[in-house]
Order: sequence, then structure tokens, then C-alpha cells
Amino acid sequence: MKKYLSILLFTLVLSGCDDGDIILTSFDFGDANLEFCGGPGDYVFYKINTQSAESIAVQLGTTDVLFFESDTLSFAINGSSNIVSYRTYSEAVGSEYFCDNIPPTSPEVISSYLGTDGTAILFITALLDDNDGVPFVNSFDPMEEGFGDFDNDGLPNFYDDDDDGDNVPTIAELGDDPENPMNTDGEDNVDYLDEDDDNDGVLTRYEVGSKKDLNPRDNILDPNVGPNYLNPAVTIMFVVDQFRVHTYNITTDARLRIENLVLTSDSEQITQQTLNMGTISGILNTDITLTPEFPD
Ligand SMILES: [Ca+2]
Ligand SMILES: [Ca+2]
Ligand SMILES: [Ca+2]
Ligand SMILES: [Ca+2]
Repeated sequence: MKKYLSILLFTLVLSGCDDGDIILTSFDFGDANLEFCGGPGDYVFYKINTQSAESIAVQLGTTDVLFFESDTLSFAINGSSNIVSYRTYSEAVGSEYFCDNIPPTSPEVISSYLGTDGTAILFITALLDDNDGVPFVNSFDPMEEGFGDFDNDGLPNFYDDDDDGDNVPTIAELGDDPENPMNTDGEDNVDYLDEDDDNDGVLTRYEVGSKKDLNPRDNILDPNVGPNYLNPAVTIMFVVDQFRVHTYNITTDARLRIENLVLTSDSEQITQQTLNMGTISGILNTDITLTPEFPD
């Protein structure tokens, strides 16, 4: 006989059940952390309740590379490419049960439910940061550390670690007091948004030792004054229209929710309107290095 029970109803039934009846399901993942392994083609999210020896796992078959940008993605649960499975075991399982190429043969599966309907929704929040010492500003103004692109290198200021494209990293152009960034020539923009920091008519990027030199900081003719790009008396130049390597960090949080889930076993069906699986902070935390193309 097939029983149709909502999880809520089932929880009520269980809480009134203390006479040793056989309990097939507890479906309690309240304290369990959402965990993750896998990658494109096989993204696996799972929760384990070690006390009641049960697990719920969501496998997503998308071959897309996820977590590098913010997005909200929906996946139809179908039992083949996108799988939800709920299981109880003879004893608690560990992460290897979901993450190893060859899953362990023990413990024994007591009951097994497969998702036959529902939608898994993945909320991805990716934070990009150049860690250049300038705090993020929610603005499109190219003079602010936001979405504007001061040097037109394709990287918005908030994750461009050389905002003015002069091949001196922003963090090296702020000076001792980031609240009041350095302005060597005392004119126009502060140094990290100034392509000619000493106002000598030669772009900072050009105040180097050769056409291939991408580091103006180590060209110092007069050590008493400092690097040539901060010395208006020195105008030795080589045309360098290339950018140095840039680095920024991506840190991503992922939240998973399942809606209208139908779990089916041989003898029973469990439905749940909304199942919040939880959040994984820092599911991705990686540095990206690239060399921006020089604009025409
Ligand atoms: Ca830029
Ligand atoms: Ca920046
Ligand atoms: Ca710079
Ligand atoms: Ca100079």
C-alpha cells in the first residue's frame, strides 16, 4: 500500500510515536551542514545525519563550470541527470560515500528514496576582489572603486589591481595613509588613478628601462628622489603599451533549495514543498591571474 505523507505530517507522527514501531524515515537534517564535492558533470551536494544514519544528496549533471560568477540556476529533478536521493543506513556514512569514485560497500542501505519530481535551485554569490587596499564603492563612476573601468582594460576597478593601467599596482600607489591616497604631482588625480604620476609629460608606464619592462618601480636613476616615474627631472622613456599580469580573488557562497520535491521508494512517497538544504560558504576561493589586453 502506498502512503502519501508530507514531511511535516510525518514528523508529527514520529513525535507521537514512542512504542517501538518500525520507523523507516526520520528525515531530520536540521543541524547537519551542507557539504559538497565533485565538479562539472557531477556536482554533489549532501547532508548527513550521523545520529539517525540517514543522508540526502543532490547530484547535478550540468557540465557548466559553476561558482565563478553570481547566478541563480534551476535544475529539474528527474532521477537521471539531476538526482536527489534520500537514504537510511545500518550505521552512519561518511563523506566518502558520496565523494569517492568507488563508494564503500558498507554500511548497508536500509531504505532508499529517489527524487522523481521537483526543482533544485542553486543560488550562487561570487565576490570578486583585487585586495588593492581601496574599499569597494557601489558606483559606475570610473573614479570610484566600483563597476567603472578607469583604464579600459576590461576589468572594472573593483577587481582591477592596477586601476590606472600604469603597471604600478594600486596598492603600491596608495602611500602610508590609504584614506588619503598619495598624489605625487599634487595635481589632477591621486597616483593610483594617474597615468603620469610626476606630471613630467611621460606616462608612468613608459618610465622604464626597455620596451619590455613592465615594472616602473625598479627604474631608479636618483635614489634620493625615487623611481623615475615619481621624479619629474627624469624623462627617460620607452613606449610600453602592454599591461602587467593582474590578480584578483573570487570567493563564492552557494545556497541550495529544493522545491516541490517528490521522493519515492518501493512502498512510500515523501513530498516536501520547500526543502532548504543550506549554504556553503567559500565553495570556491581562488585567485585568478590574467594579463588584460591593451585597448586600441
Ligand atoms: Ca580597469
Ligand atoms: Ca582596483
Ligand atoms: Ca597603477
Ligand atoms: Ca619622471
